[in-house]
Amino acid sequence: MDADARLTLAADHDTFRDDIVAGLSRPEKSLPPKHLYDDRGSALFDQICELPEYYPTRTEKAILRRRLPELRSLVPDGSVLIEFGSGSSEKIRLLLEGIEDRLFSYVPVDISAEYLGYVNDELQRDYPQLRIDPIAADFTKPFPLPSELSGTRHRVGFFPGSTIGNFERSEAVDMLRAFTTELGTHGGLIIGVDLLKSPEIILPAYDDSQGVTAAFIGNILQRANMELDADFDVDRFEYRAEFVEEHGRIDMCMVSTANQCVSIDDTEIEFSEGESIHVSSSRKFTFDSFAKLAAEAGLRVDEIWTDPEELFSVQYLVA
Ligand code: AVI
Repeated sequence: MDADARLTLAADHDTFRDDIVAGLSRPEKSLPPKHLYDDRGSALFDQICELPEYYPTRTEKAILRRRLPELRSLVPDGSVLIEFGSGSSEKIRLLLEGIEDRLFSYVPVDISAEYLGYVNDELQRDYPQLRIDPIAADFTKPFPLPSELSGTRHRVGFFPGSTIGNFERSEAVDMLRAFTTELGTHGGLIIGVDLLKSPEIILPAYDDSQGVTAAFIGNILQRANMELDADFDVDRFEYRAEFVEEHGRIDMCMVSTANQCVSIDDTEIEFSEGESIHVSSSRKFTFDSFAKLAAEAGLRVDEIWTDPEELFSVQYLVA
């Protein structure tokens, strides 16, 4: 591990402890979902994406595959493609199949320098002609782009997976605004947006029969035990997913099954039986509700592509 990666991890450890203690000290206990994605969490999320109940990944991939010629037409020669929160960069491969020759550079942006290094190596092996300029940054806020990647170059953003739905509305608006700053007034954003539909389809996607989602959400407690010397008795918490119809949102929580006390470093946290820790939410959108959100960030929906059942959409936003 190089010095930069060690620094990132050290900073992450402090943030994790502060966030856990602050979140569990609130009257309505909550934990920030960004801490779900340690190595084990990321592996569990990859498993979620393969589950029969979890429709978003396969549906989005099918849309991207089918719409490749139209997506290509959005990317003029010499463009810079910026992927916000690139993660394992799996979906970018689909896009690259159709647009690689049009790109001046592919810019994956991710908070984890370690992950970026790995993705860079893998992608470069498979696309030896592609110029890759990884940036380790918090993509939810504006970050500096090297001048040769900005200036007059056309910039297209990519934000797949409907990750936008994991943010509070105001956070989502701020984040889209930050993307606009990176893309410039002539750029555009290709974004995955999960659509509001029957709870009978949504709920199982977040409460699967194999319990992978339960393990993914519960992993945050195990992570606290391992990294912060906390003593969560994970058998005395259970996973609960709830669809909040009026907000078109799935809430994912860990619920205490007993009155209990947990210590984290030198902080003691009391839980009563039935008390829940909110860990993550996943918002689903109508075409209209998403267009309104985008408009608040100064963006207009230019194109919408969807699957025949209208489970998921890929949209193109312009300033
Ligand atoms: C990353 N994100 C888009 C996932 C979602 O569908 O909201 C996170 C997730 N959490 C549990 N299952 C999936």
